[in-house]
Amino acid sequence: MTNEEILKGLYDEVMIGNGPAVIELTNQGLANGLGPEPILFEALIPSLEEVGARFERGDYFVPEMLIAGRAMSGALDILRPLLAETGAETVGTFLMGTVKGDVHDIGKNLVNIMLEGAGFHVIDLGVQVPPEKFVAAIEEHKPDIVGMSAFLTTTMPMFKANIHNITKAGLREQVIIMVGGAPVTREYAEACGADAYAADAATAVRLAKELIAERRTLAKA
Ligand code: B1M
Repeated sequence: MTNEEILKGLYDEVMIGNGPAVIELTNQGLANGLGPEPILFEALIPSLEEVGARFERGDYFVPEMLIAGRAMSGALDILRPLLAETGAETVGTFLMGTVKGDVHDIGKNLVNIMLEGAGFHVIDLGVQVPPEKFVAAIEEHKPDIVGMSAFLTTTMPMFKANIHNITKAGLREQVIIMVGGAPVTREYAEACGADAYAADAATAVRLAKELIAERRTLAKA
């Protein structure tokens, strides 16, 4: 099989949620010399985007979306160590969670993998994280950055609720708050009182590094 056929196969098999085939093709792609990035950005993510578009058009329903998501997660498990293998020193602690009411985690997990690859210590609170859990985890782990993901327009308002709770607990000045997720915009992030917004995992990593460096410089001055 050529690499092009493998990428096309991955795109098609995620679309129909064929987990075993996705795992097999991912392994085959890697054995053929395909890097994790083309597998991710040229096949897996575009396929899930098409799944979302089909769902919007009413051609797909929740079960199809669910099995496609599971198929993608299987491939991510294989790619995780490759995407995260820089061996960089810890550059900071990143506390991450998908907000209350939201079960989407593929995007969050991808951001986590890239952060780990860049040398961050990532503490993942999982999905459907209530405001009080964010507060308790900040008190316990003292992270540099708190990251919140929301993937539904109905759960995005939880950013504001979480930030309000963190402020009420007297912890707002101690942490940088970054938000993201498919429906989130920079304007929305600003309106919620977040410090940063990133549209994708690579931007999240770049911004996280910049913001920590900035804060450390300010602390020294
Ligand atoms: Co749902 N879903 N879903 N879904 N789902 C979306 C998000 C949707 C856009 C589909 C659509 O209509 N086109 C739509 C939301 C519409 C909206 O509100 N704007 C939607 C809906 C409506 C729903 C339900 C309400 C459906 C229903 O029940 N009627 C339901 C909600 C359940 C709930 O949460 N309470 C639901 C359920 C599900 C499944 C469980 C079936 C499954 C989730 C599986 C899982 O995550 N474990 C699922 C899936 C798979 C999707 C789509 C198809 C794929 C999401 C995904 O993983 N994308 C999605 C359609 C789409 O996105 N086009 C859809 C790939 C991922 C790599 O991208 O998540 O954008 P993304 O993450 C990116 C960036 O956003 C960014 O970096 C990531 C990597 O580059 N990022 C950050 C993410 N977090 C960040 C944090 C940061 C910075 C950047 O800083 C902290």
